[in-house]
Order: sequence, then C-alpha cells, then structure tokens
Amino acid sequence: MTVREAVRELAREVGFDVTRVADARPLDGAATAMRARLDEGRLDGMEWITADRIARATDPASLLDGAKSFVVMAASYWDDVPRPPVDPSNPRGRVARYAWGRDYHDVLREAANEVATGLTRIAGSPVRTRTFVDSSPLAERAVAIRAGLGWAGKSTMVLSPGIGTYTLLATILTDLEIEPDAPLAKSCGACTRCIDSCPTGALVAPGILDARTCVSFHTIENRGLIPMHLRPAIGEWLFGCDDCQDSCPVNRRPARGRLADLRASTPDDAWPALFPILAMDEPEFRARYRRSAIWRTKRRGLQRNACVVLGNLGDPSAVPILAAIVLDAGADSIVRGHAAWALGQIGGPAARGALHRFTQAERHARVPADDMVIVEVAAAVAACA
Ligand code: B12
Ligand code: SF4
Ligand code: SF4
Repeated sequence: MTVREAVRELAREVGFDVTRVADARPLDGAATAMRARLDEGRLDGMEWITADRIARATDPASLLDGAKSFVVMAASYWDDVPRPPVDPSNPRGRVARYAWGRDYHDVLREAANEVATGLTRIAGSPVRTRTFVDSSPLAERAVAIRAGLGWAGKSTMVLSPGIGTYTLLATILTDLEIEPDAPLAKSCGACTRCIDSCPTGALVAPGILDARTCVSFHTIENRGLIPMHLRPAIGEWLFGCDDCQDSCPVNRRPARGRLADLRASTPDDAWPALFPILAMDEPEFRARYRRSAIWRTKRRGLQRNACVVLGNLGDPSAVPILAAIVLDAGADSIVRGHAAWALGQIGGPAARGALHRFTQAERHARVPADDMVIVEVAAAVAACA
C-alpha cells in the first residue's frame, strides 16, 4: 500500500469521506483571486482577512518549515431534521446545517489530529505536521481544488463528486513528500441555480461572493447592525445560510454525514425556538452554546438575529417580548434596535402602541436610549404607518 493509500484509509476510519493530496507549492492563483476580493471590498467586515494574512495563507513554506505536501480531507455533515409543526406561540428560526452539532472546529480537529499522528507510523519515521480547520490562515478551498477533492463551484463552495457541498474541510500540511492527486476536470457547466437562489444577490458573478450582502456573513461575522435593506431577505435564517447549497443539483441525493457529533441532538438544534433565545442571560447562553459553532456570534448577535427572524415571520405573538426589549433601557442597543425593526415589520395596533410608548418615554428621559435605537424606532414607526 502506498503512503497516499494508507493515509486515505486512516482518514476514512476516523470519519472523513474524501481525502486527497496536493503538493505544497505556493497557491499563486488563489492569492491573486483573494487579493482581488479584498481590494474590491468584498471581504469588508472581516478585518482579520488582511493582505498579509492572504500572503501567508497561500505560501505553505511560511506555515511549516520544509512543507512538502497537503493532505486535505472532507467530512460530509449533511443531515435532515424536519421542520417542527408551525406554532405561532413558539416561533422558530433556522440554523445552517454545519452548526447543528458539536462545534465542527473541535470535531474535525480531533479527527484530523489522529490522521496527523498516524502519518509518522505510516511513514516509518517522524514527520512534521500542522493541522488546519477553518480558523488558521490557510486558503483551504484552494488546497482542496488543487488536490482534486472537488471543483470550485459558482457558489464558491468546493463540490465533491458523490458527496456534494455539505462538507467541512480539514487539512494537514507536512514535510513528508506524498504523491499528489490531480485536480478534477469538472465544472458546474451551464447551471446557475445557486446564483439564482441567493436571497440577497451576494453571488455577484460565478465564483465571486460579496460577503457584504451574504446572509451567512451577517448572521455569523457581523458584530453590529445588519443593514436594514437586507433584513427582509434573511427570512428565517437565525445563524448561517444554506440557500446556495440547498438549490445545488449536486446535492440532490446527499448521504448522511458519518461524524455523529456533527448531527443535531434535538430538533431545537436545527430549528431553535426564538423566545427562549431572547430571554437568555449570559450564563444560559454559555451553557447552551459554548460547545457549538453558534458561540461565535455571541449572545448579542444571536438575539439580534432572532429579532430579525421574528420581524420576518410577522406574527403578532412576538410583540410583547420585542416591546419589552425596546422599552428596557438596560438591554443591548444592537438587540433593541433590531427588536424595534421587527415591531415595524409586524405592524398592527400592539406593535404601534409599543413603539409609541417608547417614543413618549424616551422624550421624557424615562427610557434612555442611544441614537441608533432612536433612529431604528423612528424607521419602525414609519414602516408601521
Ligand atoms: C471567510 C469565510 C467565510 C466568509 C466568506 C466566504 C467566501 N466565499 O469568501 C463567509 C462568512 C461569508 C462564509 C460563509 C460560509 N462558509 Co466559510 N469560510 C471562510 C474562511 C474562514 C476563509 C475563506 C476565504 O478566505 N474567502 C475568500 C475567498 C476569495 O476565497 P475562498 O472562497 O476560500 O477560495 C476561493 C479562491 O481560493 C479561489 N481559487 C482557488 N484556487 C484558485 C486558482 C485560481 C487560478 C483562481 C483564479 C481562483 C482560485 O476559488 C476558491 C473558491 O471560490 C474558510 C476557511 C479557510 N481558512 O479557508 C471558511 C470555509 C470556506 N467556509 C465554509 C463553510 C461551510 C461556509 C458556509 C457554508 C457556512 C454556512 N452554511 O453559512 C457559508 C457558505 C457561503 C458561500 N457560498 O461561500 C467551508 C467551506 C467548505 C466547502 N465545501 O467549500 C470552509 C472551507 C471552512 C471549512 N474548513 O470547512 N465563510
Ligand atoms: S450563503 Fe446564502 S446569502 Fe450567502 S451566497 Fe449562499 S445563498 Fe447567498
Ligand atoms: S448550483 Fe449549479 S452552479 Fe451552483 S455550485 Fe451547484 S452545480 Fe455549480
């Protein structure tokens, strides 16, 4: 058995579905493409993606001394949790599939580290390795594409034959020379379904995503206000977005992911009830989400997103809890502002009354609020009218 075959077998044993090998030459094409996205402002809002980071992420020699090969592995996380019956007294939002289970950073890192440890055994002598799962500076998709693990989809997702796009990547960079795989000679052809189904038009051209309008960016990475004009298009997405994947024909017959830790434990992991999220204090948020990818958006971000979803659902049953937030001078301003917006979307006498109460109370300095909340309330009053 060759080293490549042995690594593949080991990766399969620990739960990865596809494993490929690439050489560790600089990723020049990706560097140029990523720099262009940065310079065009399409990565604005993710200040950690800098020109310097892109240079390192595409220069394997700077990531590991003597780097020779990448082992890149994909784990499918596809699963299905049917939507619970609609109950207006208990409205729910939707979480993107990759965040249903235990934090994928931990799950994939543990599995990838087993493969990295196994490399020394397979090679018969000590080898140096460095493992990457999402958060380190490595252009992971570019490595996957070079290794033939999949092709670059028009959605910017890596598409792997047989398992589609519902995959997460883990990569090992090593100083061991392993025979590389060839890139795939495949493409999306004439299909444009992901572009057509994107609710905000964030896929501005085939393979070009503008994060400034992407629902996934706003519900996960954005720490502040979500631009008002984008909020309606967020629909029910509480965290992340799968629209460009749900529409992809390559995902037509997905197989259930094998890493059980990535699956939802309860329907609430996939379709969380929104009122309990709005009522959560910090210790409750920590207890529920500390081991989930949702932790990244922080309590404030999740509550902000819950307000947006409630506004989009438009059910008056949400008015009392949203009104209580708007009228609570101690509540977070970002959450308050989005709660006001939601009241404006729901409309009707109860929502109008709550906004009016806020305006009166604020005018008499009984409910202090910063300018941003005042602006959001004024816009919500106008929307109600
Ligand atoms: C920043 C980031 C985001 C941002 C920006 C995404 C984007 N498309 O740029 C936001 C927050 C929007 C995001 C969203 C999501 N993300 Co994300 N994200 C990342 C992260 C951390 C960096 C990506 C980055 O640098 N983007 C900049 C763009 C320009 O580069 P890129 O798309 O990664 O790669 C392109 C270029 O390299 C180019 N390219 C490569 N080689 C070459 C060669 C030549 C010659 C040329 C011209 C171009 C070229 O094509 C690649 C594919 O488009 C990676 C992890 C990592 N460290 O790589 C995860 C990662 C890309 N995300 C991932 C996932 C799962 C998601 C979501 C599905 C989560 C969700 N359900 O909400 C969505 C999908 C949205 C989408 N359509 O992409 C997975 C993707 C797995 C896969 N099968 O593709 C990754 C790889 C994490 C992981 N380890 O699994 N993400
Ligand atoms: S994740 Fe959602 S908003 Fe972002 S590109 Fe895909 S469909 Fe569009
Ligand atoms: S929807 Fe069509 S164009 Fe988009 S990634 Fe899938 S196959 Fe490619």
